Amino acid sequence: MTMKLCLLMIVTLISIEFAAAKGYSIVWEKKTWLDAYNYCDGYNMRLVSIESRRKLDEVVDVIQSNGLNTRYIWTSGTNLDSYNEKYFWATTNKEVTFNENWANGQPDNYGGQQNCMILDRYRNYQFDDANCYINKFNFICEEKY
Ligand SMILES: [Ca+2]
Repeated sequence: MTMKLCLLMIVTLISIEFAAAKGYSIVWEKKTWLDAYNYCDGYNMRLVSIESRRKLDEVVDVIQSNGLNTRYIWTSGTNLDSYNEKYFWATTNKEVTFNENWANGQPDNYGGQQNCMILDRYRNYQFDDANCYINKFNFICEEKY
């Protein structure tokens, strides 16, 4: 094998590794839900959706391996503009079906002002609803595809 071919293979392997590690980007700034949504959009990414247990495990891994240690983290889940008050993922318009992950007693729409969905790190990354306009939390953007 020539040196050139060998180098090419190494470079290819490194880029595959890098591609596999991509997919999510933690944003360390705390923002309101809408600002978080728009921030990801501005980078041609999406505010993270947690459609399944498998996806949750993936996201928790990103959170833990990067040492994000704030209690609450936004997801794209919301029931703003929902005709039946059901939660949907704003980035894909798909209804939330992973409802077994809501924390006990949630969503409670506390004070009638909670319409956006967070992960609660203190409650094993279960869902809670929070105030979209007032609360500011860290968040994760994900690649669109
Ligand atoms: Ca709540």
